[in-house]
Amino acid sequence: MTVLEAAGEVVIAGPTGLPAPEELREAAVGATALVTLLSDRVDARLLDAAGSGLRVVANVAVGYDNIDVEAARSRGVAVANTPGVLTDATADLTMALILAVTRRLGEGERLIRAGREWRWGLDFMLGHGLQGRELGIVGLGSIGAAVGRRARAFGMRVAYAGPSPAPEDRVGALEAVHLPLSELLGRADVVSIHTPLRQETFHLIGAAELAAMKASAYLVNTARGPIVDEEALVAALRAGEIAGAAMDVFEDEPRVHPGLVALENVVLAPHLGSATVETRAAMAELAARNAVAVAGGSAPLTPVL
Ligand code: 8YV
Repeated sequence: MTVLEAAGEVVIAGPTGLPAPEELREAAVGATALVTLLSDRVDARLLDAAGSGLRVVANVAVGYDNIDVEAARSRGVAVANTPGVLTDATADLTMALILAVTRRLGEGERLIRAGREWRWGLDFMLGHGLQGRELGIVGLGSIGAAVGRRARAFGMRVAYAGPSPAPEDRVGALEAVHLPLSELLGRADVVSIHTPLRQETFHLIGAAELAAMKASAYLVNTARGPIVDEEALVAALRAGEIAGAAMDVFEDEPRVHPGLVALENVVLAPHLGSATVETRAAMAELAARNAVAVAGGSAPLTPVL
């Protein structure tokens, strides 16, 4: 807010909560810059409501599937996101989810809080160790690579899938092997998704992909919900086709598939990937600086176009 207020008048859409589309459009009228959240749909209607003075949409997120980038491009509106500043927070959360699902932390927590009887036992609530196991990263961008580094520290091997091989400095440090997705799914012990949501990645992980995974493998998603076909995931988990799942994102947030909620071998988090005080402050500041840069006639610091 300090950065924005120093640059001009600030109008807050939906000051009492997340704005409805009409509240967004109303607040956008006459704006030079829109600072948006992943819950704000930036479409042609909103861009047109803002008017011809609009120069930039600065998203407070690294993902920008909430923005119709083509519609912005065709109107000469720049689009910026917040890469980098949330890499570590998201990778930390991913590692926490990997540990939680493989060591059954959610299940243990629920058992204690429900006041159920339990006793330490040699074979009580055993999970699986990560050492010597393979992490399969779907999308080796900055966040995927940061998860890979953490996994290496836990003794895991790293493989990745993606449309093209990642740069050598990223791959080499992880000693990561590039595989076709189908091969990665068939051999990884933990599959972690770090690809953006695009038309090509919608339901990238569906019934066939889940069936291709090992019955002992876990699926982790801290990217975007619609990359995984949730209905197919519930079916695969029920059928024992995979060992468990840990999800920070969902197909239709904030709705969570009741089938996931009912399963003990599923860890659920309410989209917390970047949710630290430090990271959210850095994201907000970068988005504000992107907005102010373009409004002042410069290029965005971190443009997506
Ligand atoms: C944010 C995210 O929580 O950056 C992203 O793409 O999903 C998260 O870091 C969210 O987008 C905030 O708007």
